[in-house]
Amino acid sequence: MTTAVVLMAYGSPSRIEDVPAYYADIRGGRPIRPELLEDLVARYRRLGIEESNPLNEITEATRAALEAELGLPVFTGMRHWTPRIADAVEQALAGGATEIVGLVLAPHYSSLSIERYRAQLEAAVGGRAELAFVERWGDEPGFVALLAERVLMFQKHKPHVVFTAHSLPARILEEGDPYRDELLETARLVAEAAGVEDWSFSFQSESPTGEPWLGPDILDHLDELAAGGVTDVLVCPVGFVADHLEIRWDLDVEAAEKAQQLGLRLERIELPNADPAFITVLAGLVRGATAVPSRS
Ligand code: FEC
Repeated sequence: MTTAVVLMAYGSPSRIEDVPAYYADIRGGRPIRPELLEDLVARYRRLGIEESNPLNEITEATRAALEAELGLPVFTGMRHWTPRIADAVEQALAGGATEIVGLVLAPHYSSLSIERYRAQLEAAVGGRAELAFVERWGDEPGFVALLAERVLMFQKHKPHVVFTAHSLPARILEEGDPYRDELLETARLVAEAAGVEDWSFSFQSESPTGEPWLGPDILDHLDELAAGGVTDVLVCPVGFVADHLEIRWDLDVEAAEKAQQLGLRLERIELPNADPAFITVLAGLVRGATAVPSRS
């Protein structure tokens, strides 16, 4: 068996001029209101993403470190941008892979998230190799410990910890989707490992699609916390692992501005990005999905 890994991520435009095509891919052919596109372009521009995108460098660093750790070829495949998941599969097969391990850089399962990565991966492989897929990993002890360690770095002011993740349309709950439960379980495990009792959970990054999304949204939640007498907040994103738009804009700009208006001190933990401790977690997930031996 020759194994290769396809490491999947949401994807991000390489340059500012890619934003319209990227957004069109996210919308999957459904119409886009021009003002929403303008707003999205403006967000990338305000973050300095013009000719290159630092997130893609983080993803490449993660890929290279995982490859070195596993001693196996690792190919990056994006759900909404290039290199596509299908490109990664073709590279793996061209290199002689007879088994492909699919791992998504998002810890919690949803039919609107992980299942869509899986569908793209399966369609691309088309039965040409064995497929092992990591479906969820939000309760992975190494991941929980890494987040807990980062939460513990901010205990000086004994902040109220708000765990966050990307919202999704609320209809997923009626469909029995485990997404919210899995997120709450990660939050509970991290709080327990860090010995934090004063915590809550909120969603972020809701899209204006015209239907209700899971809440509370972080901005409303900050209002509630301030009204309840909280003065120090630490945000710990559990559904994201890298510094992308949803972190650098929705938290570092929008939530930070809101906190300032409310007179709240707001800090957030560093995301795992390509931290060696996180690479160890990812390598463990790949090994757990297949028979790849440990190098040490
Ligand atoms: O840094 C970047 O350039 C990309 C950041 C990015 C990440 C991300 C993660 C998730 N999304 C999830 C669900 C949805 C659903 C819609 C949706 C829309 C957008 C838009 C942008 C965007 N998402 Fe995203 N998402 C990122 C970026 N996302 C840009 C479109 C403009 C906007 O709404 O601001 C709604 C689609 C629709 O219109 O029908 C649903 C989920 C995740 C976390 C799991 C994962 O990473 O895959 C769930 C990162």
